[in-house]
Amino acid sequence: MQFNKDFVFGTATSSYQIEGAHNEDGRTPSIWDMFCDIDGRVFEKHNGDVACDHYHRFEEDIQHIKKLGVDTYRFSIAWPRIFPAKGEFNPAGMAFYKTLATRLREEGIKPAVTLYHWDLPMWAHEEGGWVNRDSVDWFLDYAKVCFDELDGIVDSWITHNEPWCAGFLGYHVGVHAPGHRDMNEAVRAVHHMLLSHGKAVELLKQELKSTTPIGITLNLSPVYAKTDSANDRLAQNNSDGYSNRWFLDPVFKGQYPVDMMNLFSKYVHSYDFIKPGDMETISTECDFFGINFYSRGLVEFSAANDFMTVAAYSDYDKTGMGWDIAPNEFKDLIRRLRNEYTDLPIIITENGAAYDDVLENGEVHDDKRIDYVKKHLTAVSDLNDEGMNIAGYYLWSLMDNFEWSFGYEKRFGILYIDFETQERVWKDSAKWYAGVIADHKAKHADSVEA
Ligand code: IFM
Repeated sequence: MQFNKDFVFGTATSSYQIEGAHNEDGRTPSIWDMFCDIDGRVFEKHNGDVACDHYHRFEEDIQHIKKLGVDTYRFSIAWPRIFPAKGEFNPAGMAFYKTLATRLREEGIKPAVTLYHWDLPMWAHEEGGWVNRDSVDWFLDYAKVCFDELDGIVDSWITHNEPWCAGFLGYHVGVHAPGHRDMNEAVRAVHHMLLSHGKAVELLKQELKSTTPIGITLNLSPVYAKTDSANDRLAQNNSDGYSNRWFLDPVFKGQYPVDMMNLFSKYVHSYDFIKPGDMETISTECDFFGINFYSRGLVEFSAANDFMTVAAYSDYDKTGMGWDIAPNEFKDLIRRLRNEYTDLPIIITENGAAYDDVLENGEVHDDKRIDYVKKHLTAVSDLNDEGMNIAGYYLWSLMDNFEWSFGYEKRFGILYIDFETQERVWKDSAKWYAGVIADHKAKHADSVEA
């Protein structure tokens, strides 16, 4: 695999998954604090109260990031630290991110900052959360403060991380906070997230005249039909509509897919929450497109399911999450995006794998993770040879962390965290990734001299 000189290597985390310090410096609870507290929602009732204690150990973590040699580090801001109550800005919460971004830059690491990685303040949830259209204004107030305070020290902005998870897993399937099971709510929540994305982009670019690149990150999963039958292809179409097109079409085409609007209309009695001008705002041009890629979907027809689709048996090798390892399908996905959706530079804002890592004599031999990442980085390299313009890659995750409803049971990190002692241990994958980056830099240093 090879990458051009400007290709950026990074690694990523998010606030609730690593920070801890849940009640310090004015932070108030988010929907995830609430969700973790409900019996049966999160593995063994784990929560983010302490997590990786990154809030107190960020200096040590920056040294690990520096040693990896990455160009950029992606993290998210905890909204309840910035606005612990409605309309109340908390400078102490902002100070943490100012210090973090400043220290990263001093060490030569570019901060890539996500505004929303799922930790909605409880005060916002109590007023209806994302289902309430006012959430767009609350988000804009929050985005404005972040832009005002941090824009000079942030190298790129991501408005939302994976609105499919926050919207559909949170308000339809109910396995993420706030744990609702209501499709009517879910489509409204997603609409308001996407609208707040578009408005934040307009705010940064048009009002604040900033040139800092900004984009959105979608989690996309190419879906395949089990057989070529008309029924299985219908299942594939619906599943693709639910997972991918419901987000891609508004962001890039300024419209929701009509077939899915019809399918959802059993639950969504009216689309009157879509106001004039909304779709233009949602499809406001960004500077890059962020994609989180982990796996593919394989589906077949099911009459027992409202959307007529159900996961089919797949014999692919799987990660510790039970997700198919599918680098070729990743290539299909990128080619499709280029054909049907966008010419924007693509950044892989997350890719990685969970495995059942074992710490033995201070070492973690996570060969399977290395293999997974190698396959996907090779795919990125191949795709760029085809001219697909993938500008960067962030490995998820810098460290083992709170994996949402799976708690600390699933480990995605390239640094192993001992959650008793908070010791950080480099897994073999971290050493390998650092080597890939060092080779890349050496190669391009040589080519400059030559
Ligand atoms: O841990 C998550 C992350 O928060 C969002 N993308 C997927 C990761 C792995 O499940």
